[in-house]
Amino acid sequence: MAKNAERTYIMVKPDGVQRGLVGNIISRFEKRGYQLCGLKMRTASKELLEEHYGELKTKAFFPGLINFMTSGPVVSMCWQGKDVVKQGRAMLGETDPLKSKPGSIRGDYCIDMGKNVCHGSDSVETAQDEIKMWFKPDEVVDYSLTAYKDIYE
Ligand code: DAT
Ligand code: MG
Repeated sequence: MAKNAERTYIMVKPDGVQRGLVGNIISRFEKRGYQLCGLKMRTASKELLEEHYGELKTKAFFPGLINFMTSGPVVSMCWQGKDVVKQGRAMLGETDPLKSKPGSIRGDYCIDMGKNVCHGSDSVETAQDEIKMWFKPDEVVDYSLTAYKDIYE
């Protein structure tokens, strides 16, 4: 992989879209210096969400989670840059918004776990799988950032 080309999958959930937080979430990643390489909106199918949250299928909250996630459109994003998977999780905050620090997305904008506004991949491997799940190959765009030299030393 090219230098600093790690990628993650970030998604604004239906509550975040309804609450008008899409621009703010995009802006946080842009301002940090990360590179947007994929962006789209859709109401996802139950099948796609069941695959996306496959690891959680035995949990009691799983049916409610799928129901919520298919209740309206989500905004899918692919972001690229140094350490973006781990940094993206830190920018999101904890799964439980009440445990999230102010300054993080969840710490600033939400209260309950089932309405926590956003998703971020939890490892580089998961990110690769999720990007494949949510984007067609030609929807993830390769391009060089002219500001690269102002972001990295
Ligand atoms: P994260 O979204 O931080 O990666 P996760 O992968 O463990 O967290 O769970 C996916 C989503 O499921 C999470 O964002 C909100 C919901 N969820 C997780 N644990 C829950 C719980 N105990 N009760 C209700 N919803 C929960
Ligand atoms: Mg997760």
